[in-house]
Amino acid sequence: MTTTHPLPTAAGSGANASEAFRASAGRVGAAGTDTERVSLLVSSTLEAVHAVIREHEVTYPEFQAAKAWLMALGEGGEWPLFLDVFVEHEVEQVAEKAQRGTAGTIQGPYYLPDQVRLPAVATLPMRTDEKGDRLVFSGQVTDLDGAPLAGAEVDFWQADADGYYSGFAPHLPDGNLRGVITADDEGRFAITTILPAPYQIPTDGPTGAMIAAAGWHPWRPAHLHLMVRADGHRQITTQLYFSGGEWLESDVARATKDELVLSPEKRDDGTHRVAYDFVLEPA
Ligand code: MBD
Ligand code: FE
Repeated sequence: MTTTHPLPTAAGSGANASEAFRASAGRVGAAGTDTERVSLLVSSTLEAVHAVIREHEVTYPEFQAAKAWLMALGEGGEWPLFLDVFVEHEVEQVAEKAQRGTAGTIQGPYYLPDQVRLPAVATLPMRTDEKGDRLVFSGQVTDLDGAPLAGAEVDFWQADADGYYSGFAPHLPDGNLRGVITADDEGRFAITTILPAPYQIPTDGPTGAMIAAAGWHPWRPAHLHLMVRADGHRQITTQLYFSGGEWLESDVARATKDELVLSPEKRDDGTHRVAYDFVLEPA
């Protein structure tokens, strides 16, 4: 099959993440408006900025360049992209200290709720000519004692073999490579999908411009995104990576963890297979 659409562009991806974030506002709960806490966090943030200016003797041209860039970041709708790549990992590591069970990691900007519901053994929605090696990802969801969590949900999303996410890159059909799998009575599931490609921060937006200006690389290693939830248990949001994958040791979003790296086995039929079990703590 041939494709007729122009070369995919990532340009819209970062901006579209603003839309998705607005639609999700409130999903993690209110931050509170305690005056003392607001004063503490805002003044500490400003002091950290002031310290950088003093330490590095920031000049007027640099200050104005930073202002122009921050304005472009907002106008380009890339605040969610920028914050999820460069800041979310620290918030996640703070949250992690109080958590047991399977390790979480950052959610990133490309989650969409309310995707197609699928049975325990299912293939993710994909194009008939979807590129990429087939991956069968299976596992079991249990509690901390190893008891199966019947009917647990695995809310799954990933990039395609070109590194693009449906709902954010306009050339992809809605819902592509997204789905909510309901595990069986033993908490088991098996999802057929494709191996995603590494993800490149859009180079044509302000976040990409900053990365290029700083001489950094814009890559995340290939990864699968999941939320795993079951009644009475704390939902986990995590990602799974692939051993030996490019950028695994230098994720621009600093969101990799050793225990989240998969080692799929390649079968004679060309499919890659791997199992990963999830452990949820009580809510
Ligand atoms: C992604 O795909 C992602 O997972 C994160 C965390 C940030 C930007 C793009
Ligand atoms: Fe991602």
